[in-house]
Amino acid sequence: MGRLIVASNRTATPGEERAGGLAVALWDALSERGGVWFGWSGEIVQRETKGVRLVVEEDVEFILADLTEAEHEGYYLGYANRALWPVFHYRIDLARFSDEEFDCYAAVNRRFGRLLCQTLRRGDRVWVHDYHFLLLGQELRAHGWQGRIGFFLHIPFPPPEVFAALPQHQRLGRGMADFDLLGFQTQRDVDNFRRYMIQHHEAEPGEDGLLRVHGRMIRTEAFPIGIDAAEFRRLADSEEGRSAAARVSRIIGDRALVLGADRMDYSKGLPQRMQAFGRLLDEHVELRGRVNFLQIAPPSREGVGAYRDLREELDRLAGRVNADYSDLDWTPIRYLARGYPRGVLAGLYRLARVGLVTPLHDGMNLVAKEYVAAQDPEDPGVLVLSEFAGAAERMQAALLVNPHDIGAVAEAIRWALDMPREERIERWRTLEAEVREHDVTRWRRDFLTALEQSGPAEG
Ligand code: GDG
Repeated sequence: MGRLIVASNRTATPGEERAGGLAVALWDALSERGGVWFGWSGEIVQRETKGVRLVVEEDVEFILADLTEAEHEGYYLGYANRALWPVFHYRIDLARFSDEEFDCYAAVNRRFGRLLCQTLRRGDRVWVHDYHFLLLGQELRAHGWQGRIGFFLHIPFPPPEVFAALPQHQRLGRGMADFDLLGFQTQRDVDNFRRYMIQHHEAEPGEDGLLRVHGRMIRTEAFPIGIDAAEFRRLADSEEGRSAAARVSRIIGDRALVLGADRMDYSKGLPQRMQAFGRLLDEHVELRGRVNFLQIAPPSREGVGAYRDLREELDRLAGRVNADYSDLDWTPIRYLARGYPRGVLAGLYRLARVGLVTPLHDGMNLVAKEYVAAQDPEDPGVLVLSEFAGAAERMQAALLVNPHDIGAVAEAIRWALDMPREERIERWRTLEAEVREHDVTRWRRDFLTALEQSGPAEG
């Protein structure tokens, strides 16, 4: 059987600690049988560097290409994160459409496609990841590659009316039809994509997720991504996890902890979440001085204006709730605009009585699964989860909320804080079984098995 070739914007660069379920899962898949991990080196250079950097670690070959400053601006910060990311998260209002940035995006896909093609051998299977590389399959085809190409979208695929707001949607849809298998997080995303291809590309639906479009037969399917649950349980119990929990306990004493941990991204619903916590204190006098909200929010994509605006809004909101409600010996919100090691995060998950995961839209959301995996089975905390996270499709035992409904989120937090232990255990068991069943190993196995059965028989 041929090699596995993974293409993603960022790779887990050799030598770095492979933190994060995704990096670990892809590494496992690659090292199992030997393979190639292709993507951006993370370097930004003044002028285009010819060729690629090759690094070999165990049986995995990394093929890394630099981005020029202009490419980083136009392709990465520009089209990928100022147009695609907001539109895929249903935020047309935040999208900036620029033909120049699209051209730059297409050019990077073309250049990366050419570089990748030079390394492909007959029989290889190619697995492309995420919205940065929607046109990569088409570029490989343009270079004559006939072997299998799979694609997985980590973020939501919006309804056709939203996707079609992208002035370049025809080119993107056409490009996506060159993959053999298109994987999405949820059935809702699959349905949206199929409706889009039927309405705008004259696709004809077939059985088993098949679509005939642009003279090809492509397959669509949901592959909900997961985590390494055992690893997270272990981390929560590790020295690092316990000592982080002890540090926080020393400060909050016997007050209940409500926890959020998200990249600082407008899709995560952070302002609404802070408002909901403020509302909780407005309406439940008895909770004042009794509960702490800890939000960890490592800054992300600071080169994009909407992210800088979000930062300011959060600073203001947290400041206001704290000014309104703090007392000499109590501060309601602890909002930390920085990241922590995974072990620390896991320890805090275990300490928290409530895990607050309230994105306005999210492909899956791994924090929800990590929170569940980290709980003490005898005395688990409660997950409050947005109905608009992909994770909600299979985590109905959480307290599901509409994150726009501030009052309802506040009430869900209160309910979670009051929930009797038997009910917490019952809900947690259901959730934990789901997190264990749909783990990250199953995700990649299911995807690669489906890829094996899709598209051309030979590469
Ligand atoms: C995209 C999709 C989809 C958070 N704070 C810290 C930290 N994290 C880690 C979490 C988790 C990861 O970052 C975030 O993953 P999410 O899934 O929640 O969200 P995105 O980053 O938006 O990921 C998403 C995912 O791709 C996979 O397909 O689920 O829907 O948007 O693992 O633990 N990690 C560390 N320090 C922190 O402070 N080390």
